[in-house]
Amino acid sequence: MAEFTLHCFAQSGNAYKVALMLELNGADWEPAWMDFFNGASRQPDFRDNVNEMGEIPVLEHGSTKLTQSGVILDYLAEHFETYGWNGSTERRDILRWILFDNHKLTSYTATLRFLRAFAKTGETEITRWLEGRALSAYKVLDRHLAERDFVVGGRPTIADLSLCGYLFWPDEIGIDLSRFENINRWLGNIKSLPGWTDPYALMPGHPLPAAG
Ligand SMILES: N[C@@H](CCC(=O)N[C@@H](CS)C(=O)NCC(=O)O)C(=O)O
Repeated sequence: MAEFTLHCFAQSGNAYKVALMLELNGADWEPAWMDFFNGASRQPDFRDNVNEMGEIPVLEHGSTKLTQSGVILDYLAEHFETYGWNGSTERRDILRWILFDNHKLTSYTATLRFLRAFAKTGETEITRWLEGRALSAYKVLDRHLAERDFVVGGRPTIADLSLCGYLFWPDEIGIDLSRFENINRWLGNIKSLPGWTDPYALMPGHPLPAAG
């Protein structure tokens, strides 16, 4: 049995944030696949035994079980002493960007991608609204990165790993990221980290079986 078990599925950018952190640290980890697209996260068994919030990712490390990607990243940064903070001011800055990511960037991006790439709703008032919200978040991030290689402290941290979670899937999101020059450069910096792996190569469940 591996040291870390990550409950995940390949299409989850939230799980990717954690999988990437484990991979960049050369951790001994294994995925426990969750059948999201067939409703596994809604089953009583999952809520009773894995995560009462009904969400992926969940990380198990010995007797410790953690949920919420931001909390898990914080735990792993402390555990590995990598991708973390130098001092409490920087720690709060990292936290600030992780909260911005969860609330403003990932939430709208992930929902938009779900509707476009998986539920295939076509363009609706909802997709248009979500796209506007996602674009506002990308503008904030792009502006912040104008004179920076990474989000906090001039080096890669868990803030970068959180914010990039969905952004290697621009085609599935349906937003051309090439207009965000600084985001593009920054994604290139993340891709250059030794051990960086594409989300679909890191976690099980891709490609999805064709709908019957
Ligand atoms: N803020 C949470 C979001 C987790 C989340 O929304 N996970 C999705 C998969 S990417 C999920 O499990 N959704 C299940 C559902 O909504 O039923 C985190 O960062 O961990």
